[in-house]
Amino acid sequence: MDINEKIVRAKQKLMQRGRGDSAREVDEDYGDPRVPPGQHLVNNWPVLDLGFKPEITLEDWKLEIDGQVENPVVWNWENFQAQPSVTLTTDFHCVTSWSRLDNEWVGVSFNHLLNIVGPLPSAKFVFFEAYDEYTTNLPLSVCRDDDVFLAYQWNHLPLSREHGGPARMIIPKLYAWKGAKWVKKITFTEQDQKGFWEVRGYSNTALPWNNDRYG
Ligand SMILES: Nc1nc2c(c(=O)[nH]1)N[C@H]1C(S)=C(S)[C@@H](COP(=O)(O)O)O[C@H]1N2
Ligand SMILES: [Mo]
Repeated sequence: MDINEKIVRAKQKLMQRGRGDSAREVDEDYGDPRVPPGQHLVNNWPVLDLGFKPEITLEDWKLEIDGQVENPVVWNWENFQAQPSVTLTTDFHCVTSWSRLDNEWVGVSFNHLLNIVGPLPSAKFVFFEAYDEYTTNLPLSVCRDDDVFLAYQWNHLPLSREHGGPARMIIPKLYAWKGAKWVKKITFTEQDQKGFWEVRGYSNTALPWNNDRYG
């Protein structure tokens, strides 16, 4: 296991004591209507992971999509790049309290992916697995939003390895931990299954505008 347990424990401890950056005075008005409560703006783009950044070459990269769907697929990089692309500019809110506005992404929309695989009526949740063993989960209804996508370009550059390249999930309306970097497998399920941070006490809904961080 390549996960750095020290990083995980440190993050958990902060959370349990209610003293994470996230506990910073949430009533403080940052003065920017685009910055959710308890968040502050950064101009750089911090890197967060479990102490390990998997390296996946484009030759080796595969994305498997299965579970409660009519047409399970396995995309290699060429198949993935052959899908229609979308360009979106979105804000990025990390639960550790920083927000980065106006990121320009190119990627494949989740709604397109849904059209390809055809979720069955029994599919109610989506479980994401990554190449670093990270996992996270979402209700399918949340994934149907127009701004949910698999990103492979950021600000006109290929998405870097440290930020989850070759491809990662982006769900702009939720805290960034809901977006799996280095995404490897997407499974449609009947039952919700909590992911890495969700089982460690993070919110299952993760709504920045509700300051919905833990529990
Ligand atoms: N595969 C994977 N995805 C992940 C994580 C991770 O550790 N592994 N961390 C999550 C968390 S907690 C955050 S805040 C964002 C950070 O993305 P960034 O490093 O590009 O800023 O990625 C999310 N996706
Ligand atoms: Mo995070």
